[in-house]
Amino acid sequence: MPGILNFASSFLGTLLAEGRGVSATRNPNHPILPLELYDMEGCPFCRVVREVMTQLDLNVIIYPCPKKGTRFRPMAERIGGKQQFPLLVDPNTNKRIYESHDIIAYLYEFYGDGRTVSKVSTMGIRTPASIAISTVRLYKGIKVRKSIEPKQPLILYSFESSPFARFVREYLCEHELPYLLLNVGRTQWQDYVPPLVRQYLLPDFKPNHKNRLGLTERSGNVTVPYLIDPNTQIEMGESADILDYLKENYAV
Ligand SMILES: N[C@@H](CCC(=O)N[C@@H](CS)C(=O)NCC(=O)O)C(=O)O
Repeated sequence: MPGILNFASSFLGTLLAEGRGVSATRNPNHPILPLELYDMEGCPFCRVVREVMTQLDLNVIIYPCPKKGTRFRPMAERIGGKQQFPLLVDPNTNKRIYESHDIIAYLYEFYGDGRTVSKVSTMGIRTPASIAISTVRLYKGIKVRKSIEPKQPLILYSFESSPFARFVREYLCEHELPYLLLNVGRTQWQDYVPPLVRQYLLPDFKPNHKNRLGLTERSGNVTVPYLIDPNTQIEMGESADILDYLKENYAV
């Protein structure tokens, strides 16, 4: 897809999410160990789960399982018994859960603020919107591409509906590059101010959100996506630069 159409369709995807996957509730019930998600970036059922992970401010190791992928699909099958995605593994409770609705209900129950979720909300509202997003993205983030396997998972600051972070996550998924996803959903009005304007108008602003604060301390600002590669000690923002870096280092 040419650059402008690519951005337009990612931005349209953000609009179709109707605000989900952008903000985070300040959630006291964080798991001790990061969750693990066997995931396909372009799969509508996986996306609704990731939206809730942004909302509940959960860190998660993403094991990308694109179609015909060989790196993590066999692992998922060993753990859960079949190749169906999303598959959530929670090392804190030893739970392994299939079915997007069941995963979302579990996340709200264990890591939410006591709210429950109905099937009307998940299957009736969120999933159709997510199918629309996958459609406008032409189902990117589904097909496998050859890559060099990193020794350690990468680390990505992102929130689900960021149109820029989406490009990077699609690339990571298609190339089966695992990563620790550090969610940085927005919690305050200042988080909605574009990063460059924020730096200029609110130079003393400190986010009240753990990952946002961590990213500010690391890079001086919160711009998403932001990639850290523990294999090369390189870190960077800007989706286009990150994609160039990934192509140079991991594409075959
Ligand atoms: N009802 C399931 C549907 C999951 C599903 O159909 N996922 C597809 C991907 S979008 C899948 O796992 N396909 C098998 C495969 O890719 O091998 C849910 O809500 O989680």
